[in-house]
Amino acid sequence: MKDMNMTSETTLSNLGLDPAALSGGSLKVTSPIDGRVLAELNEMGAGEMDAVIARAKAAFKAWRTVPAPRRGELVRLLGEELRAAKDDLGALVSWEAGKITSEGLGEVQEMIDICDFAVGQSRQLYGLTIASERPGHRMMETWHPIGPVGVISAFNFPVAVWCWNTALALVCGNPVIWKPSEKTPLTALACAKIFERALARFEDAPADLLQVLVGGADLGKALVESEDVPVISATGSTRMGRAVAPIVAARFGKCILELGGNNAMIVGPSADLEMAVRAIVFSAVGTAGQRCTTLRRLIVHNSIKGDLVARLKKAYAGLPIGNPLEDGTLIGPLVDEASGNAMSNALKSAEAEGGVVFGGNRVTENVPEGGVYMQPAIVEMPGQSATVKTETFAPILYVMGYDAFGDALEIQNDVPQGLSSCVFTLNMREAEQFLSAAGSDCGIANVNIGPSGAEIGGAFGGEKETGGGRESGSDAWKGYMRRQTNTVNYSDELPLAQGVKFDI
Ligand code: UN1
Repeated sequence: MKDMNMTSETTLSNLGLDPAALSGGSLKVTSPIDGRVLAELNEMGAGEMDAVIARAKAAFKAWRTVPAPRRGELVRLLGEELRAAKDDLGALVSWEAGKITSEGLGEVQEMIDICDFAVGQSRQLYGLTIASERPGHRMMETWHPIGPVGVISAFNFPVAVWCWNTALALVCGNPVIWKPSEKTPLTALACAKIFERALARFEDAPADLLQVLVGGADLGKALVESEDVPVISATGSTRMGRAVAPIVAARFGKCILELGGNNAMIVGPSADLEMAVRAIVFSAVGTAGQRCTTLRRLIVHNSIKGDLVARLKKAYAGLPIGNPLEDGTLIGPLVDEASGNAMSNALKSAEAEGGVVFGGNRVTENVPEGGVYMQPAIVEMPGQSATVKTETFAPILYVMGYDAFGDALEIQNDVPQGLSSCVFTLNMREAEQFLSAAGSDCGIANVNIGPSGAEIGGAFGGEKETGGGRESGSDAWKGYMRRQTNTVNYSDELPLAQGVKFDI
């Protein structure tokens, strides 16, 4: 443990964080690994928010006129600095969020990937040229920077989700105000330091392109309420989204919401079961079930259900649970005691609804003291009960059987959330049906891979209670810009559209 402390100090100083400046404040940051206090940070007061927003507005005025490919250069430098800091930032993600080393590093890789994507995007903020109905006229649309972007992020992807938003917001010409989770402010401060390094290599960037709000929900509230923050991108629970969305809507701001998921896999009778088992285990227990894309529901054809569940139980029995920093560990801790309790309570409710639970107990041996380590659970359910329809942010996999593929699709869609989904099948009809208009109703629908671990190139997000937002790849950049329709008249007449006559 002593060695671990020393390593953590080296990591903090490599990341430009002075360990001495990280103590004495009121926000206690603890590691889910062992409950150790990592930092005590000073919190910003809500009274400071006016100044924060004024600074972001000033940054916007300067940044919006910097040519977009030049803005991309700053993001290119950010990507370079992230590459250099990958090991240290990945380690800090592991300490602060409890991820295994490979997943901590993977999260930083996801940041690097989106920076590369955004650099390319900075030369492709394309608008359309549109045929005008009037002679001597030309129509087009132009995408302009929109203003300060507020980013509210969650503990489970403490840095990647910030980077998805920030890399795009910056190339689109906007400064960012970031409210990280109170559970993971240290990684946010580390990102700010890495961003400073990129800025130091870039000439003429305005000040305050990124401001980090360390503190409580009152800061997020002030951000959400501000009319000077036209876009709020918020990742977290559906409860949080329900609080944020009406406030932003009331001031006609734009929301990019990425809320709860209740992701399913349908396994058809023709599925490659060995591949399915690997996909299920990674997506159900990876990140200790704390991804918004985590596999939570398995809908299996009754003819193979017994076989698949037996294989899964065998795989689950041998899963290495423990210190996420140790080689070989696949399942680290839940983020806190409340998450452990939520898991136990969900299992109790599922049992009361007729579920048969395998696993799900607290692990206390061969794990660091002070962390919440849980065996992942498989729960065979008689049907899709209220508990199954509720997202519990923990490694619980509910298993249900089906006979007709149409029924499987109905079960898949019959939950309030709509983030990610997948089918395992070698039957082309099933695969195509799953992806069709009458198939999965989720924002993400996959064939023969699990629901989690999406690449940054696609748009990320989902429907229904997931909030409808799209982040990351494809044309998600449009959410960070305002669209302007332009009509240019190069004739010496002034014809009116729709043939209207108005002679004066
Ligand atoms: C999240 O859990 O909020 O698709 C994001 C995935 C990751 C992102 C998850 N690329 O699982």
